Amino acid sequence: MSRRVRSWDIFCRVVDNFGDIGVCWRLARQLAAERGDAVRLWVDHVAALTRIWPEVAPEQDEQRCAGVEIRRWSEPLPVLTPHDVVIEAFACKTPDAFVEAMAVRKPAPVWLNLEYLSAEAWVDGCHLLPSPHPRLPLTKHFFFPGFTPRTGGLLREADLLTRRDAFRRDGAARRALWDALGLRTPAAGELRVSLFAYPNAAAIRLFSVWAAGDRPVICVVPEGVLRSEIAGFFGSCPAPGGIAARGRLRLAVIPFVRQADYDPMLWACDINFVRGEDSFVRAQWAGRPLVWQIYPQEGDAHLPKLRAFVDSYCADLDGPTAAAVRDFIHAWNGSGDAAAAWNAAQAALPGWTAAADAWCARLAAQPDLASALAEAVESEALAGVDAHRVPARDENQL
Ligand code: TRH
Repeated sequence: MSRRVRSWDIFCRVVDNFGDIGVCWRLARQLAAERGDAVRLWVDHVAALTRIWPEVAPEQDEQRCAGVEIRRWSEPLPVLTPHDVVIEAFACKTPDAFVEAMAVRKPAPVWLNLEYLSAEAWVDGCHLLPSPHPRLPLTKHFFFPGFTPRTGGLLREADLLTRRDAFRRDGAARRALWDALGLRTPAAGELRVSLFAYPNAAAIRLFSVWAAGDRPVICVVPEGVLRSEIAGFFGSCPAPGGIAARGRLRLAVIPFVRQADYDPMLWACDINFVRGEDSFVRAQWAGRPLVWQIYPQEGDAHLPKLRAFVDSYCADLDGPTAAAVRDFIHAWNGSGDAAAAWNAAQAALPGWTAAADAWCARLAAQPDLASALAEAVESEALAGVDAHRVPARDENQL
């Protein structure tokens, strides 16, 4: 028997930057907008959400925005009845008092840990695995985003690709975007680049190659990103709205935009440099070449994850194009010389662009993450308590 789920609690701890809240906020908005469900988002650092959604008031403990109830996650939590589904994002650990309240709710909520995105093969086998609570009659399940049909898929709003295609057909909308950024519409043949990255010494080498190259480049960089690299190359970093130029390169520092306005920027560019998790996914939906800078982890733990994505992303490319794309992305992540790898990458752009479009179409043929999530929580397998999985009481394990 399945049941209709109507309400969600999402817990988000902001580790750093904008990815944790970026993913949770996008999911919360989609569940509220597309299903009409009640969504309560608990976030410990509300100001991080304000950065990507300026209507959110950072000082308020409780507010509604974009159809979502936003609560500051601070201890002790107010005593509230948990919703039908409780999601802890990225193993942020649901507060103990809330877990106790979940255990007495009838029916018990479906409880999920929404994991980080990875293209590694093991993800297929771990998606939806149960993890019984050691003491309470609750089972948490792992929900893995991913690239294959055996994972939970990627966040994608129902109308995203239609909006993207309409934007691409609409010259006035594209001109309005460049206008709003205070930039002239790029000329035909000018390479349009969006550049969102972590500090990266390779950027300075790349700026040199672009400045000295034979193709004009307009590179837009969100404020606060690569400041010292930009200053290192140009002598100083422009304020938001400012432009620096050398040789064939024009670099514009643009204001950080609200999350929903980031997509058109990606759609308007020929190649998008992205990072972390959420911008990385958005660049895939842009259907244009993307260069991912993975979030670096201690002991290079991120490298297998990077390799897994690059291998899969390049699998259907012809040999020379695959080599060019692979080398450039790895060089951008510190293994190799990005400046040297750029020439081959630039030459590969036509094939890479066609492949990026096909990659996007293939992913779009799979259910999006919010739909996969809804299907999973409404299926019998995950609905509420699974009495057979409740282990013997063991107080020491909690
Ligand atoms: O900001 P990120 O680097 O985030 C993260 C965190 O560091 C996190 O701890 C880590 O675990 C994770 O990466 C892997 O990158 P990400 O994920 O791309 O998030 C950026 C968010 O900011 C995304 O939702 C898009 C949004 N954004 C805007 O709203 N406006 C903008 O102008 C830009 C450039 C981005």
